[in-house]
Amino acid sequence: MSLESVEHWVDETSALTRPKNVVWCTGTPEEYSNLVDVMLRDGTLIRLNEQLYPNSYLHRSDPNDVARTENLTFICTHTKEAAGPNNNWMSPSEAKTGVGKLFEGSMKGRTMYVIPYLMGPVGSPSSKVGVEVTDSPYVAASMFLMTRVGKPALDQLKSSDEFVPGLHSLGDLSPDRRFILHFPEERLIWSIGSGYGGNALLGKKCFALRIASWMAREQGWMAEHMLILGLQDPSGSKTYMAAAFPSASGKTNLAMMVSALETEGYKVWTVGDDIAWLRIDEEGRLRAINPEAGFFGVAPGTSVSTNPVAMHTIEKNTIFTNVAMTPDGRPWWEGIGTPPPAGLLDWRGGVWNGTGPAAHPNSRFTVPARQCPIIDSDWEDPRGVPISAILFGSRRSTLIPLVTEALSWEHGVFMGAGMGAETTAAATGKVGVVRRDPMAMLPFCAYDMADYFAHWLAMGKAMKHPPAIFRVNWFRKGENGKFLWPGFGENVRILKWILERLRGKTGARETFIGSLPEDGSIDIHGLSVTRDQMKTLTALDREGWRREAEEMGAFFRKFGDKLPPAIRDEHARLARSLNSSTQYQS
Ligand code: SAT
Ligand code: MN
Repeated sequence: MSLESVEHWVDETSALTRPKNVVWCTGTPEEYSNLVDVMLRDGTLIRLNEQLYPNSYLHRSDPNDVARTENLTFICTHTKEAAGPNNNWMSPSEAKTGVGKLFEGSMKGRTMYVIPYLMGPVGSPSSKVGVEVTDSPYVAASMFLMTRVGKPALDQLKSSDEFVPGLHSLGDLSPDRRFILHFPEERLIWSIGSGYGGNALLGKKCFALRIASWMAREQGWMAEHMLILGLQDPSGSKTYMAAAFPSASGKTNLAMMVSALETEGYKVWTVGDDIAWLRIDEEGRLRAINPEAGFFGVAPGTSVSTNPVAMHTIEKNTIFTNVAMTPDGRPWWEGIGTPPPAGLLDWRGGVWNGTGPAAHPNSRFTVPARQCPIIDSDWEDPRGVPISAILFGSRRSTLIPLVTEALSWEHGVFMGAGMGAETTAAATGKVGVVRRDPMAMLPFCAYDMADYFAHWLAMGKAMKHPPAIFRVNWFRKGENGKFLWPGFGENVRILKWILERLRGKTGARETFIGSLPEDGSIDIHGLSVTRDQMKTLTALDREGWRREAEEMGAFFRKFGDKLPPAIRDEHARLARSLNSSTQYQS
C-alpha cells in the first residue's frame, strides 16, 4: 500500500524533473561503491591516500555553496501565523508554482536516485521513514553514511504508510535560485540549488528537526538539536544526558569526549552528536534516540588533542567536504595539529598561498556512527536511553557562567528560551554576533516558537520524572581574550558536578539566575585553572544580566500574546531581582 504511494510520488517527481534515468537504492555496499565510482570518474570525489585513509574521499563543493542558507529556507504553511515570527514563510501555493518551475526539467541528463531511509534504530516506535529523491550522487552517498538506507526503511513501510518525501535537485547551484522549502502540514520537503549539508541531506535538519518538530508537537514528543551522551561513573553505572548547542559549537567534541577523569572511573559514551528524538516512557521518564546513523562533523579544530575519538572515527570510510589536501593525499585543516606541508591544496583545489584558511571553516567529515570507538552499547536500543539531565549550551565569551542549574522545569525552559549564542560558520552570515537562539532550535523549529515553548512546558507537566536542566558555557573569556576554561576532555568535570547534583551529593548556591556551584564543588584537581579563574567563571555580572534580560525581553515581545505565561513570569522574576522592569504590552 505505502510502497505504492512512494512509487506514485516518485513517478510524479520524475515527470516534473525529467531525469535521464531513475535508480532505486536498497542500501547495499555495492551500491555505495558504484556511487563512489561514478563520482571518482567525473571528479566529484577525489580518492585520499588509500593506505592511511582507506575508502575515504574528498569532495569540493561549489564555492557559493558551503553552509546552510537560513535566508533561503522557508516554512510553507497555510497561514503565516503557524510559521511564527521565527521563520521565513511562503504560502504553499506560491511555493508550489514559483519554485515548482525551477524543478521543471531540473534533472535533465542526470540520474535520479531514490533513497528510502529510516531515521532512528530499527524496530523503534520512535523511528520514521523518509524517501529522498536527489540528482546528486554526493548527497546519495552521504545519505548512505548518515541514515539507514533501503531495507530498514522498506520493512517499516510495510507496516505503516507514514513517510516523509523529500525532493532534492542541484538545479544550477545559483543562490538566486536556491530554496529550501518545508511543507509541514503535508510532511513534504523541497530543496533546490544547493548540494551542501543541511540544505541537501534532507534527513538531517529538514526532516529530523523541522518536519519532526511539527510532528512531535502534534504527537506529544520532542525533536531537538541535541547530542546524547552516557556518563559512566566509577561504579560502572551510566547516566544519560542530552545537550543542545548551536551548530559548530562543539557538540561532536562533547559527545565523543575522552574524559580527563578516566583514571578515576568517569568515562563518556556517545549516543548521538546532533539530533535527539525524545519520548515519555511508561514510567514517566524521557527517553532519547539518535535518529541519525552517522556524523556530519566540523573538521577545523579537530585533532588528536581536542578530539582523538573523532580522529579515530574518521580513519576510514569517510567523505571529507571542503577540507584541504596534502600532496600525499591526506585531509588537512586548521587546528589538525600538524603544520601545513608545502604544496598543500586548499579547499577550492588550488595550491594554498598561506593567506586565508586552507580548509573552509565549515568543512566537514561524514562518517558512519558505528565506527566511533566509544559508541554506546545502547545507541541503537529501540526504546532509546533514559535522559536524566538536559544541558543548554552556547558560545558566549562573557556573562554566562560555566554551569548553572535551573530551579525547576519551568525555569529551565525559560533558560533555554532565552539562550543567546554567538553565530558560527555553520550558516552563511556574520560570524560572532550574539543572537537569541532558543534551545539552539531557532533555525530548525518549523512553527511559532511561542508554541514550541508551550510544548516544552506541557512535556514537563506530562513527565513524572522530568530531567533536571542545566545551562553550560565553555567559552567564557578573561580580560586577556583567552578562554578561562580548558574545555574538551576537561568538560567531564562539569558533567561530574551535574551527576553529583542529580544525586543530591554536592551543594549549590541559589541565585537569581539559578543554582551556581559552591566554591570548591567542581573537581579541578590536576588542572591549572586557579580558584580565582573559577570565581570569574561562575561570577554574576548584574549589569550584564540587566542588559541580557532586556535583550531577552525584546526577543520575547516578538511573540506577542502567544508567549506562554510561565515564560513571562520567569522573565519578570529575573527582571525583579535585577530591579528592572520587563515591560510587556499586549
Ligand atoms: O549543515 S548542517 O545543518 O547539516 C550542520 C549544522 O549546521 O548543524
Ligand atoms: Mn547541528
